Amino acid sequence: MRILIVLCLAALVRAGARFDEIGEEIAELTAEVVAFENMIEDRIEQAEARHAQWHVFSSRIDAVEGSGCDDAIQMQCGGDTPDCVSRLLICDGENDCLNGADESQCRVFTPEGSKWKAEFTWDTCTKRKPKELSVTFTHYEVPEELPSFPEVKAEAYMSSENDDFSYSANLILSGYMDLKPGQNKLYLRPPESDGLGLQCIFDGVNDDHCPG
Ligand SMILES: [Ca+2]
Repeated sequence: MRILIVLCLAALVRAGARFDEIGEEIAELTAEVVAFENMIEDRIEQAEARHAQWHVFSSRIDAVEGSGCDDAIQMQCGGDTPDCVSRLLICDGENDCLNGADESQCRVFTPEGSKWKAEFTWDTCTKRKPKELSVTFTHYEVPEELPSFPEVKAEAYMSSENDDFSYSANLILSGYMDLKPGQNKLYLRPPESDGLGLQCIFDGVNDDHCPG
């Protein structure tokens, strides 16, 4: 009986060591799976970035060569089957392009509460000649019947100071987005009698700035 107990104990010790080995193997396999998942996610992010960049280049080429569509009322899907679809179908939640291009850039480019600062590189036309201009977006609404033209409202703050005069002013702005992949345009109507408004284009990749 005593020998049997000793043998059983020895078997238990061997089994415990084997369980430890299996535990280490599982931990190594788990680490490999996590590393593999991270690698796949990185590849997907790179592919999405390249896809977005491709849309920008494609849009630029279309601007030079023409897209083959009636650009006033249509967009070209691009890719291997460059179909033309109505701009009314952009961002309506349904893939009307075979490659889904019409639904590829439907994020909010000017979310409520976002604040943008302007840098003037050339100004021969504004009557106020502001040195500082910031725009805070206060409203963004997607019309159910016209989802590719979201309505936008904003407040502009501008100021200037020099030897002759100084001022600061707040202006209420309203306008809309014109969504089209690679050429998402923001229009803000002129708030004053000089007829000067704001237009800028988000290319869908470098969306933290907007040439206007
Ligand atoms: Ca669509």
